[in-house]
Amino acid sequence: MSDGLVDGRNDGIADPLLAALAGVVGSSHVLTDPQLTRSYETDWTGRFTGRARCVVRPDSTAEVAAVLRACAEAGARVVVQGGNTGLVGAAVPAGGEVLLSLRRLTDLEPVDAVARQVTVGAGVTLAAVQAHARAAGLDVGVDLAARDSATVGGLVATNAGGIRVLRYGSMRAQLVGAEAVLADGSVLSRLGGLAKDGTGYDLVGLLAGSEGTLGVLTRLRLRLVAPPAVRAVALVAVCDVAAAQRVLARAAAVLADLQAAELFLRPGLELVCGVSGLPDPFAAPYAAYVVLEAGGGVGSSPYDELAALLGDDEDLQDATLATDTAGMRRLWAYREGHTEAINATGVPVKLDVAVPLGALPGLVAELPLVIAAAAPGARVVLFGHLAEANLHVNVLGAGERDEEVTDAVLRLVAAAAGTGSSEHGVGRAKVAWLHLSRSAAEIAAMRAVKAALDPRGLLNPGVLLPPGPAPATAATAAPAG
Ligand code: 2HG
Ligand code: ZN
Repeated sequence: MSDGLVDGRNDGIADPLLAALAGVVGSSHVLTDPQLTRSYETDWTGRFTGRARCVVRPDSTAEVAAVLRACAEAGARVVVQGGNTGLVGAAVPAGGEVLLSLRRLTDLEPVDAVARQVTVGAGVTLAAVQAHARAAGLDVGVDLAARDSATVGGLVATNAGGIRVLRYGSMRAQLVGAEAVLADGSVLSRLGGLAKDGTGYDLVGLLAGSEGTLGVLTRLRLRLVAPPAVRAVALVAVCDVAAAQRVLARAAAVLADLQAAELFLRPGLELVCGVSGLPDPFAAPYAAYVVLEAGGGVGSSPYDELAALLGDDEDLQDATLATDTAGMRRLWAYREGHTEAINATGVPVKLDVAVPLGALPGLVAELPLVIAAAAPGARVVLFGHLAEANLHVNVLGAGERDEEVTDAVLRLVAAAAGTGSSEHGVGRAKVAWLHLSRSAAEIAAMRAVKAALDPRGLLNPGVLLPPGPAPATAATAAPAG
């Protein structure tokens, strides 16, 4: 009886590609048994699912290259997956692709304390790199709630943001080098970590945010940051989003080291408290809440800085502060518990938008109205990253009206000169709306890059770029004149 593994003794032998892949990674790392492949084939939200031709699990750049060469030879489409925590359906198969899992690429090289950099495998989780960097007195500049499962390769591929973008930038800003395998199996390696390099196109920067459509990231070199010696967190209640923005503006002007400023609203807080059992943080309900985190050097007191700031704040309706680890974690839980509480309640329509800062209050006011018109009775949960006006729009109970909801929200955001994806990527979920955020000329340029690096469209087909005509190449272009 087949054990679902390809070793020449089972059904895999019928597919020569699977036998070739087993020759590269070993039969125990080519999975076809649905019991074994299931967790790879459905995304974390339960919204995107598709059968893979097989799951292949290489453990080095050389194996990834050999896998991609075998797939190219067979003309096989490939979908690339890290920790499978993505939220736009980019890392699960549409149907029939080889699913290339990078979770075995778990090398952690020693921290280079002088350069403040580290090279890690694409399959290392963010939490593992954070622990590794912290053991050397440093830290990773990006942090987010999915840290225990999200892998560094996936974070770079989506140019993930998270809760410290206002202080250290997004994932692309942490990247000082990368190794990647192109669709034909060739390897690009640029891991030297030079602070300046003026020798042409920034291929490493291009791969960040390319969502696995241009190449497969296998190793990443990250810059590390010096973390604050001490921290303090405040949870602040305000009457609306405009007030939240005023509190943030004052905090940014006054605090020596503002590390995070996160927003959530009353409906999200009620959901989190209902699912997690956490108590309401304040005696009365408020419309909006901001989590502020401040850092400081040895001998400083970010707690006192926060207390002084909030003591005079005319927008503040209530506040609670913590500087001990457990207390800070408790305050963060109200914000970080949102995604899990939403998932525990249903399968949401998830949108991740950003608008110019001045447009955020209007957007928050209008979103429930356009969503109610698109999906009457649906439940709307809004939260996100206040400093970037990056709002996570989660809609529960939209039923069959998910496309209408997406369309209504993304049109509203486009009308406000915003973007339809701020940090989660385009994936399959938003591809039909890319034209609302990118001009025809930009999409044509992106297609040309894709065609140059993956001319047969084997890597993550259907992700990021809508189907469309391939750009003319020298061979196909009409003669001039
Ligand atoms: C966050 O900021 C993540 O917590 C997830 O980007 C957002 O679940 C979401 O919509
Ligand atoms: Zn986010």
